[in-house]
Amino acid sequence: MHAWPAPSLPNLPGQGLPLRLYDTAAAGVRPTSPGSTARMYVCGITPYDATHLGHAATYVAFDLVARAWLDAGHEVHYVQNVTDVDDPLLERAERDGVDWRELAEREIALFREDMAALAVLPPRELVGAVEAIPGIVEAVTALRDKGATYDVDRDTYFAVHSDPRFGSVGHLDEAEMLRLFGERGGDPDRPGKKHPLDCLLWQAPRAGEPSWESTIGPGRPGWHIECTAIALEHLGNGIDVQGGGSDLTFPHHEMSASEAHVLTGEAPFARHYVHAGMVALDGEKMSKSRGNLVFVSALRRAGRDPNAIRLALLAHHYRSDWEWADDDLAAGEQRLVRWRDAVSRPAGPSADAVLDGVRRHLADDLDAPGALQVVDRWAEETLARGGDQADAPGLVTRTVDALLGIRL
Ligand code: 5CA
Ligand code: ZN
Repeated sequence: MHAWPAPSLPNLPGQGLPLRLYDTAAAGVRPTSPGSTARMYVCGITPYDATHLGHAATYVAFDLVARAWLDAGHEVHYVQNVTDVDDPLLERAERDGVDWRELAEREIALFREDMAALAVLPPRELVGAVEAIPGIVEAVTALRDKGATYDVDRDTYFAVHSDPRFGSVGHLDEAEMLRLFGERGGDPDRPGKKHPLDCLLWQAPRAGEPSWESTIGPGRPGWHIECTAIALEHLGNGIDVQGGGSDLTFPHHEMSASEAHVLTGEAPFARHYVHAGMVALDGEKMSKSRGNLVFVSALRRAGRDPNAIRLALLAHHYRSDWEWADDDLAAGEQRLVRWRDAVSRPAGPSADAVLDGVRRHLADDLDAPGALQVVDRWAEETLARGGDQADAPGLVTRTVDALLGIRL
């Protein structure tokens, strides 16, 4: 499916620093070391409701990864999926009496608009689960041929321990894995499974649900194999970053990694597993199933500047869990006004340190709050005392546009 229009990126003098990122699997910050093309897969939306600020925060975080790599001279091959057939989507369509395809199409269209408004760089490929079914069937067949699958009734399961490295993404103990698997779409208690953590690869048709004919029988894909198959098809194994919110660490990224290890015979699937913190509202993780949401599209309709929304998100470090409050947006709006005022002055103090400082903070595990403060200091100085560098306002404008996605 098509993505959304790419914002244009201004050129900056010099080059960004090598990007260091926290890797969940290593439990520490490590340098990324992409080749000339950096390869990143970020888990996309399940389109049964509009984009909320939690999604937006996660996609803005990975947008910073892409911007930092581009600035450091790499090409970026970025792939994202859309889980356009899965239980939550089918349940919501049923509840609302709408066709699941229409619901998905409507929400994907809104997601594209939200991402474009927030100046998020589009993935090179945005791939729906439905359009990926032939590749998913191939992947399930290959796992079966390797002896890593078994059937329960007519459903096909992945035997997670066929990957000796199973567990190497999240390093969780078994009790914790079982708890999270049960909470996040898994079926640890289903009778007939060989191990409670084994996950569904291909689900036989259920009454009233969509299914597709295939060489492994009629059915629809399980969740984790969707991302494994799409990532391997478009990016190959050993990608630079596998990304998503921290709620995907287990089981989703653990399962997809193990499936990829068995499919390719090589590990690791990703050199960095990168996870954004959870955004909450009223003390609870913002989630479509809980319904405690602030939608990007609603803020846009209310006339809020997407640059202020983006600044509100960037003011929190991507790895921290935080709670959205109206103050966040007010602070983003005030900052935007100050920055716009400062860059509209005919001259300011030198902006070389702004470019260096923003680059340094971003390269240091995406320290966006630190980067914002660097720009704040320049803006304060410009507004308080002015300066004699006529090219400084232009360089600051280009710096925050190219590296932070803020258009002044
Ligand atoms: N389609 C799957 C991934 S393959 C999925 O998790 N979809 S989602 O719509 O539920 O979430 C989309 C992305 O937003 C995921 O990366 C998820 O981790 C992230 N996300 C969801 N809720 C929040 C939240 N409250 N705060 C931050 N990120 C979130
Ligand atoms: Zn995914």
